[in-house]
Amino acid sequence: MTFEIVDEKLSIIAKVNDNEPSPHDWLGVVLDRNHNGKIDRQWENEGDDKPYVLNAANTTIEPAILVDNLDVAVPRKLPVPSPYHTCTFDPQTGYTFNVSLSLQKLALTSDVIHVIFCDFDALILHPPPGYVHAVYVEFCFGLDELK
Ligand SMILES: [Ca+2]
Ligand SMILES: [Ca+2]
Repeated sequence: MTFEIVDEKLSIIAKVNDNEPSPHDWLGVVLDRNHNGKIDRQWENEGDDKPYVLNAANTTIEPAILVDNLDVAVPRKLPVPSPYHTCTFDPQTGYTFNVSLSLQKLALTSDVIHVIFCDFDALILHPPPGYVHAVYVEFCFGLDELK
């Protein structure tokens, strides 16, 4: 993953080594939107850490909830065209998610980020247990160094 600030926006390029495209594969990005220095699993208020659900089909579903370390619960709503990202697939290298989020809107004070990738077609072919269909990682992306 690479991070950059472009035109007052946080640009995230995430490359995912997936061999099989599916419109239901998705990348989840959670930021500390309520400025308490950590990623919160649940949210109650408008300003809380709501995940961005970035579908491979260039759509999003809102609102979503990070229910535990691994997964994001999405409401039973139809996806809408995403204002946050575009996604391309290359059979050699997999997905490239190109994400752009308004820094002004986020007003981040902490740069902790939680990222999930869900390989939905793997989940359908090999339901758990026994096969990992999603991966996640939480780290600080170095916001101060980007400025
Ligand atoms: Ca896949
Ligand atoms: Ca938080």
